[in-house]
Amino acid sequence: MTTIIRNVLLVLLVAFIAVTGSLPAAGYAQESQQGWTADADQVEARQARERSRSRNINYVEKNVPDYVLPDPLQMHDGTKIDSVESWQTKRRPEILEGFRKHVYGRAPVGRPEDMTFDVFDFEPNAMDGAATRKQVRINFTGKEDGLSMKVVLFIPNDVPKPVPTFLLICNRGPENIDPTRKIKMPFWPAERIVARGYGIAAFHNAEVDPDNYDEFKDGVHGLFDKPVDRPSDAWATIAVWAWGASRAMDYFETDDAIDHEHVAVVGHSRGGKTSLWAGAEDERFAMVVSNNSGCGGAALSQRCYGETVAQINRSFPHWFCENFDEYNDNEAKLPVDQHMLMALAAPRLLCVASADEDLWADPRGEFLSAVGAGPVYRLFGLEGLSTTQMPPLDRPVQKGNISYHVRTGGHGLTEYDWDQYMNFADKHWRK
Ligand code: GTR
Repeated sequence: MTTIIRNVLLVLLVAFIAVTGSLPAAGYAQESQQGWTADADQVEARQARERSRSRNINYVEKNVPDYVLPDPLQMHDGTKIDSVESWQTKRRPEILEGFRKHVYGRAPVGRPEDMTFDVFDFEPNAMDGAATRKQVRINFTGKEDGLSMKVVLFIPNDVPKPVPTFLLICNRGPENIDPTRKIKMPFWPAERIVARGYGIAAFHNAEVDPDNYDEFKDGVHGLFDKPVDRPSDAWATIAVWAWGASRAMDYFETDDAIDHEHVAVVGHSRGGKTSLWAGAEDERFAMVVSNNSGCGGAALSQRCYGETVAQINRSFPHWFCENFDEYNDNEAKLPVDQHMLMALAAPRLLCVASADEDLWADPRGEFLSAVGAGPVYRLFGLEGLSTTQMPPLDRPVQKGNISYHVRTGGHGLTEYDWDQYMNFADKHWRK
């Protein structure tokens, strides 16, 4: 008898979740008490390693300093923002300017006037007939021997066009985005994405700007920057990669097979910092996806948990503008924090994802940042993230316009992560 009652309750619960997409309130409250926390052994092991290296890196939650986040809805002069109009015309530009000036640097050029697109590969029968492959060379100067980047693109064949499309900013080796598909990596599971009816594209970040410090001479810097007297807010490498994503978008706007009003920009780790900045600078991206982006990406700088501003500037002096150095061990002075970067995505779709073992990227800081964008989504009459409590492992929260999940495993972009991004896109783009 009790088994019958339990089964009936179970069926009712499953039906409730199926209809509402969420757990009933009481159930959720219970779940959220068991929300994600960092594994204690891992914390201990990492902290011991940092101590032995004499590095000032914290993994212990109770040692996170007290901090006050800037209010995304209050101007520097104290004015409160209470309408979409004043957000769009006043506060959004102010925040964008804050990130340009203090964090990523200012892009000196938008779309280059002479830029051309050369579709040098067209294969209608790719992936055993499931997709059409195109490769496009984007010539930034319009000259064939000038600097260019390649975009590889698969469009599913058996679906009505134009198709919503995911664009990956690939920060790993080019084999991850192999156009021939002889090499298939979970980092860019193109077949899986095509099977769900989405277009899938990618470009390799190093083609736009190599990922090394050379005083900003190579890549797009060499093409457009002033060779001397580089301002302290001149764009650095993350901003150049983000600019590259916008150039891919310029091409998408010319391709009838792509629904350019439904393009998601996706990045992992340094690529995730880049996708967030691309989405902030370029509102044509309808969805912004940050996968394990950590410091300088989704994680709140002021928490100083895992990688810090000082640490990232030391290891990667070419990622951020020179002004960002002023905030080394001085995060509280930053006029912006990363929840405001999330807010710049509003009212568009935003996905933030963490990984259980990726403490370097501060999963909780990534989650709190997504929560912190909430007031701006609400100003648009939308729900941002539908909870303020971290969900348990592998339990994506996708009810509002911000999606968040923390997955089992370590730093990486996996098929599981992609599935969540596609589920979220299905929910909003295939109503
Ligand atoms: C790490 C860096 C992180 C992250 C990562 C990656 O070394 O400290 O900020 O971006 O690289 O891109 O994989």
